[in-house]
Amino acid sequence: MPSNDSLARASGNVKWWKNANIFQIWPASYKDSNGDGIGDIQGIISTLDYIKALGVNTIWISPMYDSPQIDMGYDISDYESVYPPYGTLDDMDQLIKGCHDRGMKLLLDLVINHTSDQHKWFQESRSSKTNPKRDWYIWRPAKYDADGNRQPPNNWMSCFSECAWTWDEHTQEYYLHLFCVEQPDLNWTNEECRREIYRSAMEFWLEKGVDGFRVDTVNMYSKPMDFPDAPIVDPLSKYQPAGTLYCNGPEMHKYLREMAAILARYDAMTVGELPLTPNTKDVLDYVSLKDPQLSMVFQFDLVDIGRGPVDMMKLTGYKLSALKAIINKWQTFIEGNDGWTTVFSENHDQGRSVSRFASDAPEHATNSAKLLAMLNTTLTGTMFIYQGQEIGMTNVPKDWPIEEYLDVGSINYMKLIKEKLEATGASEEEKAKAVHEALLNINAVGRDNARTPVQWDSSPHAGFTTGKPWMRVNDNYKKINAAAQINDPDSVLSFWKRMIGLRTKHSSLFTFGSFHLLEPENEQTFSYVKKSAEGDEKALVVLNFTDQAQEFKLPTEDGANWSLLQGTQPVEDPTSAPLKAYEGRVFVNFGARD
Ligand code: TEU
Ligand code: CA
Repeated sequence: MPSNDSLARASGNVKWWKNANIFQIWPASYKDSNGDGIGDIQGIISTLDYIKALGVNTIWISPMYDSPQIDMGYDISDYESVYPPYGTLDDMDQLIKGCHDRGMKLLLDLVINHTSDQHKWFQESRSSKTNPKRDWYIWRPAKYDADGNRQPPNNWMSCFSECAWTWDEHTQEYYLHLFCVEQPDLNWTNEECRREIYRSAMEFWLEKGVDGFRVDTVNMYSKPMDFPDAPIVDPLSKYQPAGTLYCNGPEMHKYLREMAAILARYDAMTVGELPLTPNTKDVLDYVSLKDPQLSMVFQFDLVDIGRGPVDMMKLTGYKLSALKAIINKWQTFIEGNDGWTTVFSENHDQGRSVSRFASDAPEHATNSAKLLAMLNTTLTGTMFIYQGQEIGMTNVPKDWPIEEYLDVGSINYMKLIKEKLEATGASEEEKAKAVHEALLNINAVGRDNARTPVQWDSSPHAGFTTGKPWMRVNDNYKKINAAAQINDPDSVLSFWKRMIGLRTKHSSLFTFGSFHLLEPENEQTFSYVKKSAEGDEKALVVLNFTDQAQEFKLPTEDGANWSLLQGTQPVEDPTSAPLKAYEGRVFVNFGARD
């Protein structure tokens, strides 16, 4: 049965964002144009041809709005102006035009669950209980325990390992912040507040010509307004993770329909961040075209794999079969309906994929990066690639001291670990061991890994800046950098270009095809077949996820006549040679078309 997409494509009527391949930029660490050590918009503009040459057609830029930068711009103090070190509104106009002139679209980051505490709305809200904007944020009176001590309204822990409520001396109430203390949550039940969010954060930029938004924490706007306690899952901690209570609240769909009506006027796309939403049915409710809300979402099962359910920084390990099951689930959940899916394995909140899912050992890093490039570019959905991923950047070295980690998430996590050790009266030796383990966890999955400056070349500071970089450059920049790769046909960068080219050329297979997992229990090799909706094109992808050679035999049962489309490493006879360590191959069978 032809899917909706194949019919839509036949009539030339497919939504533009389904064909988008999207490059994410995190401004602070991307490219510095003026030597102050901080990336900026002119730096981005200077590399638009580099991005275009990758073969992507859309750019998403993480927050570049004015902000005190407590959470690297996810704490916005003014939606309608630019953080001065990054540039000006004129620079943004230039960037929008620079993208459009090259046939690329531009997405901004829409962060509207919370603002900065420096935003004028919050400044007014906190000024008095009777201020007209008091109700634009979430204020609650204190509770008192049996001893008469003041306590927050409930036991929720913020996403950054602290109490989710902060006491305001001036007006003698608590305000809610699901993230930093400096990121108060907006009160979405207030209609006037919602209207002003839409105008200031969305329409202001849509009018300037941006093509859509990546939407931060999109399922957290609607909270249970009676604020029940979260179940105690970590008895050592005073506060408890409460995501299952504040994600996907009662009014979520109503708010998103309001936003969708505005976005539709501009044919703008959205990709919403959807943590803690494991059921396909719930995800479909957000992305079905029948009831327009979001174009697509980021579902987090893949990047959360191997992390503790309570302590997300803790490494628990995982099997390849579990990774396959996750990919299979989110590849196939759009079958037989009008939903859409995304493909991503990195962003600014995650460790580098080479280090997490394959191997960053010097002898394997290049092959691993190509292996993962092959995975990403052959999967169905809108594909995202994060700055530095295209050259195979890796996690920071394990021996960096904690002082090099600048992310509030890493810093607060270490603080919490130390507090818990104090509370349990651990010995000095136990403490040292636990702190060391925490550092290794931060090194593996901490957000700092994705935030080191982009490695442009082998000059000092990796060519990111002529000044002093705001964050330490990864020590391996002399080996891993864009300049060394750009003219090398065997580089990771050239491989990504080739694969994105193939993805674009054979979009009916790779972007739109159906996904069929082979050998789900195989713990060494990840194999799958992609089929075009018309059924006349097929691809077979085989990926060796180990550092050992693996036997390989082309499947023959279905009579397909496979020929190699692309491999990650040179091989004599790709149809029978064992797969080398971290090697991948894509075969195709163009059936009736040949
Ligand atoms: O992140 C939200 C967030 O913390 C989760 O979605 C998390 O990434 C997920 O559960 C995967 O493990 C967003 C931004 O991406 C982040 O940089 C900000 O700090 C945060 O919102 C607050 O705006
Ligand atoms: Ca700069």
